[in-house]
Amino acid sequence: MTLRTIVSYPDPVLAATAERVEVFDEELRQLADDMAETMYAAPGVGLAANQVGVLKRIIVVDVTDDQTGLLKLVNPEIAWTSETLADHEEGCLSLKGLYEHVKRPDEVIVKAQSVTGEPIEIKAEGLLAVCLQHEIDHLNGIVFIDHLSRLKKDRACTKLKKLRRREHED
Ligand code: GNR
Ligand code: NI
Repeated sequence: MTLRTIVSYPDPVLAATAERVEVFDEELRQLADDMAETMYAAPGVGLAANQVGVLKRIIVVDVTDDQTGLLKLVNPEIAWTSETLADHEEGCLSLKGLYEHVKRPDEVIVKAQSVTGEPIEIKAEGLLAVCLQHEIDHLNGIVFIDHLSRLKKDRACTKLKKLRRREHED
């Protein structure tokens, strides 16, 4: 397994739409394993292929503390969302150090395929539901600050620049 480099916002690959996976081969499984290793090393609770510069519809997610809940999902789609929204503070490995509240449906059903092409269906709530929506957004070229109002997004970008400036100073 190999650690991959995580790209930073506003890299154009984060604004691009990832392509559906049609071939379920060893290269796909290698990529998914590398993504899981990269997510755990970061550390993070999810990672989308765009974030390692690959425009394929693959995400990995694990919201457990003990690395027992790894999901490797290919071609994931949101099949159903609850009417009820929940507010959650989100972060992103491509916008490191920035945390903002985002409102999303609090329950989702996600349909996907495994790395061998088997169908998977997941009903999720709480952090897992947030994370699945955050990762599927990445595959569609959307980052979490895109859900904020223009004013809040501008302020978030300013905050991010300050965080990065500070990081380069010390
Ligand atoms: O590690 C991550 N934490 C997180 C916290 C709240 C909501 C979403 C996330 S996903 C993020 C990892 C990441 O950037 N995935 O794309
Ligand atoms: Ni992210």
